[in-house]
Amino acid sequence: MIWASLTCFRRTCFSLLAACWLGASLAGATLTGRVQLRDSREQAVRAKSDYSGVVVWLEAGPKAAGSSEALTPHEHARMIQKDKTFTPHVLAVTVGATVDFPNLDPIFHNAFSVYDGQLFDIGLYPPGGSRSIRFTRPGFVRVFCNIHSTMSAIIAVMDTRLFAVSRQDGHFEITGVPQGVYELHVFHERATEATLAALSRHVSVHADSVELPDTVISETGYLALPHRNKYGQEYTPPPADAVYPATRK
Ligand SMILES: [Cu+2]
Repeated sequence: MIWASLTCFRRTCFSLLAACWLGASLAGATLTGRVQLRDSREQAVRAKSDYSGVVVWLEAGPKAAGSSEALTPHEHARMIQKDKTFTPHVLAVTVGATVDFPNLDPIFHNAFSVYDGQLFDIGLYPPGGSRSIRFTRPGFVRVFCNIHSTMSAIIAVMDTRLFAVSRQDGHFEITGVPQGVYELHVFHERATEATLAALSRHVSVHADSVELPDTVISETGYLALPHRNKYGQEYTPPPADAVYPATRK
């Protein structure tokens, strides 16, 4: 009797463990890591070790089970305009996502991009207003405001759902990764293409959690060129009686 009870107990435990393992496997693995920025001229990086805004993603190889998984084309994301700043500074979304640009400042704003990721201009809109853009092509969209030259942001439009953006401490986490072999890529707005290309590497995911070694990104060779407004001209300072009064900065 006792032996039968013990056997039953063992079977139950085994079933529970198997169910947990199967559930974790079906949910996919969690891949974690940390980026560090080096050779930066940015005050936030040098003084505060701000390693945020690096986009990390996995490109599925032929042996990756998730290579054909559907994206979520109706995703909605927000990039707010407040204190003459786009927040978040780096936003990553999947292809087909719509990004809202609510204006939370007491002044007019605009958002435009003349770069290759996608061309758009949401016009000039007042405090409390919002505009939206749907991003239908993958790429890295550099976003500016046509009346405030200091405002800039990046929208990373990804053709995979296996991506993450690093936090201030440099950590990132990609969840739901099916088992397989991937190519890991990184994007950082102040690194050269050659630097970023050299950081790509194979990653094998055959466990429920994978921790990567630190990724060190050098900003050496990066040149911060002033951008132009949406007409391709230099920004001009607004007149004293402008309808876009500066409140801060
Ligand atoms: Cu603005």
